[in-house]
Amino acid sequence: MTSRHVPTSPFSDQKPGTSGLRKKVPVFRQPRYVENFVQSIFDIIPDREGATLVVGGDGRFFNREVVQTTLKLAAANGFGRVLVGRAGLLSTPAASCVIRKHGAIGGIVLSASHNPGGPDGDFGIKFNAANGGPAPESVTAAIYERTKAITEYRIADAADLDLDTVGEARIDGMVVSVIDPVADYAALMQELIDFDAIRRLFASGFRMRFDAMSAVTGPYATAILEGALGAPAGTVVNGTPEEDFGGHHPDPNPVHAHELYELMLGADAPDFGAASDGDGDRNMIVAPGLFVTPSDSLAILSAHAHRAPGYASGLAGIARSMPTSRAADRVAASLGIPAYETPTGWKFFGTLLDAGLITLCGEESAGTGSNHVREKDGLWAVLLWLNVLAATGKRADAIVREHWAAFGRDYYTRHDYEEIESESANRLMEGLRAQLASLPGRRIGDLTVSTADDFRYVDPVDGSVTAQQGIRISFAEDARVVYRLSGTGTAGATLRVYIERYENAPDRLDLTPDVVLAPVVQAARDIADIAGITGRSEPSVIT
Ligand code: VG1
Ligand code: CO
Repeated sequence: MTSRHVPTSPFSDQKPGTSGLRKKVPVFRQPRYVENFVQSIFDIIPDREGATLVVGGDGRFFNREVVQTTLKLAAANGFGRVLVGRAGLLSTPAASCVIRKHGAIGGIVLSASHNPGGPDGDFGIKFNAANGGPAPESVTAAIYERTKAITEYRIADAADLDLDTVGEARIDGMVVSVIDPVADYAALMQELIDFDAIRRLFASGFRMRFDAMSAVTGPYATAILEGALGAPAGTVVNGTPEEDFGGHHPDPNPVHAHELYELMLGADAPDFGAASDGDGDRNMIVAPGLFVTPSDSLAILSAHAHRAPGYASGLAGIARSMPTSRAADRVAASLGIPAYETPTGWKFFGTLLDAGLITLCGEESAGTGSNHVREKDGLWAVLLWLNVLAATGKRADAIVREHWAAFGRDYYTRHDYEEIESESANRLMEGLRAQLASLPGRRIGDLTVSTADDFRYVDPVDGSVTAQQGIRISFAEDARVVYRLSGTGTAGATLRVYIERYENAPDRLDLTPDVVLAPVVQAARDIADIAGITGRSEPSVIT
């Protein structure tokens, strides 16, 4: 055994956020930075001797180096086997799938998701547990404690491995299996979704565009949509993963996926449009002429999931993150199943999924998923939509309008104020907290505050408590505003303001969202004094 114990000292900034540790690439490239963090993760896995670990990432700049380093650290820490995706690639949902299928003790997932990549872009490292899901708060807190006390890391003295060929190699006593990153995932999709029906749909002339945004979903979407399902070549665009995502921001929303968005809203729109993010866990759905909000998509998929083989026996329950609109709750009520409201971040769905309390879950930030893995899953959501379209024979826009007619419409928008000063952001949140008691009953424009609180979550399965998860203000006029600070940013602070309003009168279902939401937007700005405190009169991104 040729491994070294290397003395090190802690970095003070290795606290995981909403989804792992995310920093600018130059921060990660500091000597010992990656080694410290990965060793800290390994230190809190007591049963790692001989265990299987999964390693892979979204292919962004620095991915390959960190995969090689992680393999050498894993060998020196006693793991028995590592499964790594070819070229170091694994989408986030595929990593979750591989962990579960192969009985791994966990996985190291390398991604900064929808954040830009490249030498000056972002990088991230996340630990997923044996259930395939992001480590819960108790585990990320233990990792953080460990990073503050670390004195050495252990690393094998080995040459870099060839990661570009499927096969097996060894580092000391540890086996490294380079696997096809798509195969296990594609097999799982085939179990859940009616591939035959979708094949017939494409054969009948149905056309879609899938924008992989030069990120990790390209190989998955090409293999499944164009390969297994027979969609015409060219259905998948930007399908080759690039280290800098072609210079783009791989965030599937109308702002960053604007080419797809404009195509779908134009006269030559195909029947269906979809996109995914850097690491493949997010999805954007656009019907011809109509953007489907992620909150609506969760509700619509919940209402129609029984049409897919994997969900034919119905749903146990539905969960959504707190800022996600209440559209899914209305579906749960009509199905007579429970609805859960969790803090932002997929890690909070894990206990509910493991306990069998929910089948589908989602977030307003373009995340939808089910109990098939323990991450949100962009391509899965697209396939479930296709299954619904194939089974009903209806157009996607018709499905959405019928949904609104049955359940009412939750108009929704999110305003992000990016890279504001941390001090101002904290002052704004404190200012809101100080007002909570006095807000109910207050009249703002034509709206009246009915309730105001700071979301505190008690996990119904393990009883763990997570406080200060966002300020929520509800209005008597069936509107709501939520404020929270992002936990994934890498520069300054990002304030997210989530704005929604429910309408169910038949003549109010097809209004312009901006018009319906304008009074709520104004109230949100006034209550928090956003312009006064941050100096910003307009958000930097509206989705
Ligand atoms: C954001 C989203 C959240 C999502 C998280 C990770 O977090 O709001 O819903 O779970 O990103 O998604 P925050 O703390 O910045 O609001 V991904 O696709 O970046 O892994
Ligand atoms: Co992502």
